[in-house]
Amino acid sequence: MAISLKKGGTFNLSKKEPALKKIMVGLGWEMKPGVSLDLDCSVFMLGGNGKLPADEFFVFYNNLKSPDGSVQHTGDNRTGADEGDDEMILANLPLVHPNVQEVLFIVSIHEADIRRHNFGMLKEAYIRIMDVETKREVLRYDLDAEFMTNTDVEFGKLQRIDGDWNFVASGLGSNKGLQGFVDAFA
Ligand SMILES: [Ca+2]
Ligand SMILES: [Ca+2]
Repeated sequence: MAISLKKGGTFNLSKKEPALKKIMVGLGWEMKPGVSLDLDCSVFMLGGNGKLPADEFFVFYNNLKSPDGSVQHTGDNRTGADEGDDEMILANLPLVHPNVQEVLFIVSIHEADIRRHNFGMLKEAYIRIMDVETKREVLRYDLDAEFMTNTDVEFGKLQRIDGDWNFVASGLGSNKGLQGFVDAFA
């Protein structure tokens, strides 16, 4: 059974799932009737100084693969119309560049400021981590009503601590847009 993490909770992936190497991070969302939101899942791979080692370590709909080949975005989904995971990120943990200390997972709403969209327009949204090899879900995190007035959220991050990968369910909502994150980490 998957572990459901509460906001702020930490999970030591390396210790609890020692065989875990390839993970799939899936984002799924459903809209309330009459609205159409485009959610985007993005990844910031940061060095010890909290910055991108190079621009290409920002993986999103216009840069689908990190330079070390460890993180891959499977492509933009603009409607969330299907069941299950609407956007997916694949990460091969042993391939993550040794200089990368944190891997941040961000969900943002495309052009939220222009279209006046926020998470309150969603019926439901979740993020989950799956073991690619066993197809087993190891973690699930439900993005719920607490982000109602937000347009973006840092839902979680992988942190390298003493060689172990820890997953932190950050759950930090904001309204800075994807560009706001780029400005902070570039
Ligand atoms: Ca999208
Ligand atoms: Ca969906």
